[in-house]
Formats: sequence, C-alpha cells, structure tokens
Amino acid sequence: MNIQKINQHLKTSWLGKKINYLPETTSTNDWAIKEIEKGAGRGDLFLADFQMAGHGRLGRNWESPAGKNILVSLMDALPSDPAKAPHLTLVAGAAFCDGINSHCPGITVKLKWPNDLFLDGKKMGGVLSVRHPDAPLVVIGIGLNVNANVSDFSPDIREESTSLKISQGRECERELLLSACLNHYEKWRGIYDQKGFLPILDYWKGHSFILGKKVKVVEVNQSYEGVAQDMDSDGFLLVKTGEVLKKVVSGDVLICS
Ligand code: BT5
Repeated sequence: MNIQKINQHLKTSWLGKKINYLPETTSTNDWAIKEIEKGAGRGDLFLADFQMAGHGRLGRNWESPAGKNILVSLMDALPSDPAKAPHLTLVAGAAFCDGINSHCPGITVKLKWPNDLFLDGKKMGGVLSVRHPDAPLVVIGIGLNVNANVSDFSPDIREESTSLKISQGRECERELLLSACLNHYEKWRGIYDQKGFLPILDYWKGHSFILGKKVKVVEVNQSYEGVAQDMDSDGFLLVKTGEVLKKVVSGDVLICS
C-alpha cells in the first residue's frame, strides 16, 4: 500500500489524518483496539497488506491473499446514544457500497444485511465493528476483495466469493478505491449525525441484495425460513414467515436458491 497516494486523494477533515500501516499483522481490528490504550483516537486508520488472523463475526475467519485486497480498520466515535453503536456497521456498509459504486462506474455493489457487500450475487466484502469496552470508540474493520483472483479463494468459499477484478476483468488501484470509500464514510457519518438513521436506512433498502428474497435465518437456538420483507427503523431485518413478521437481531441470513 502506498500511503502517500491514499493521502493525496483523501478529502476528509477528520478521517485518515493518521494512517498506520504494517505489511502484515494479526488483524487490523485487534491492532486498532490495542492502540486505543496507547492514545489512538477518532479518525485513525489501521491498514495491512496481510492478516495472519483476520476475523469475521462469531469468531469466523476472514481470508485475504497478501497485497491484493483492502484490509482496513477505522476508528470512529460512538454515537451520542451508545446503544446505537450497531448503526455504525450499517453506516460503514452504506458508505463503502456508495464509495465503490461511485469509483467504479459500471458495477453495482449491493448490501446484504447486516454486514456484507455483494457483487454479481457473490460476497466481495464484509464489515466487522468492535466496541472498546471502556473508551467511547468503535473500531470498524472492512475487508474488500479488490484484486483477488478466483484461485486466491480457498475452495470452500470460492463459489460464493468474488472481487472487483473478477467482475471487471481488470485490476483496480487499491489506494484510490480506499480513499474514495473513506471520503464517502466521512460524508455518511456526517449525514447520520445531522439527519439521523433514516437516510442510512433508505440507502440500505435501495441497495439491498436480499429484500424480497426467500431466506433462511440461522440464530443460536433456532432457524427458520421466510421472505426478507423490510428493515425496521432501527435497522433490524424483518422476515415474514407465514403470517408472522419476525425481527432478526443477530444471526446469519442465507439466501435460499
Ligand atoms: C465478515 O464477517 O464479513 C466481516 C469481515 C471483516 C474483515 C475485516 S478485514 C479488516 C478487519 N480486521 C479483521 O480481522 N476483520 C476486519 P462474516 O459475516 O462473519 O463473514 C465471514 C465469512 O465470510 C467466513 O466464515 C467465510 O465463509 C467468508 N469469507 C472469508 N473470507 C472471505 C473473503 N475474502 N471474501 C468473501 N467471503 C469470505
């Protein structure tokens, strides 16, 4: 990653003023959380070209070949009501979706609740937010498959994953794409602070990959099938099973083929 190039294209006022970069680390999220103890604060970025222990939700793995994709954690302040921290995962999803779509004309990235970026019906990115237990900060980690080839994905996720390069047939300059996404993140966080959650919700609904589709919801103690009907005003997914509208608070949502 060429940090100077990222800086040149950032148009932000608070995000990315300090960029920390390592060729490899365990996980940019874990690294960022540790740096809070040493004084890291809102707007700081943590970037790596390779993660030895990148993770997704529920202890799952996030894989990424060295030097081809974007692995970034950005530090943001908790919303004024800390109970609304989960909104920031949705802000980040909207912002990165908007950033990629604006930067790469001709492609349409969509959002799969609650934290996935989808392209051509396959996963091309994910968001994982972690709240610091004491500081009023949230670390928002984003992994984007940019220049990965089909053969870079491990066999068990190869069918369901894609990258910008696979979709577009050409490489994309990671630094320019990342700057665009960060510019959009600052814009969307500003919209959230000024106008509340509704514009974020509207963006999600307008770019949803799952609304109207048949899905299977897998929660810790139950699973059920239904139609992804809507999102409620807090950003939770509403799934219609029979005559009942169920609110999905956590868990996995699989698209039924
Ligand atoms: C996510 O989790 O999608 C959140 C991913 C966040 C990764 C970033 S990278 C920077 C920062 N540092 C970290 O350590 N993490 C963040 P989840 O919804 O739980 O999806 C994880 C699942 O996606 C895995 O179990 C695999 O099935 C699949 N997967 C793993 N790597 C993938 C990839 N590169 N592309 C598509 N799918 C992948």
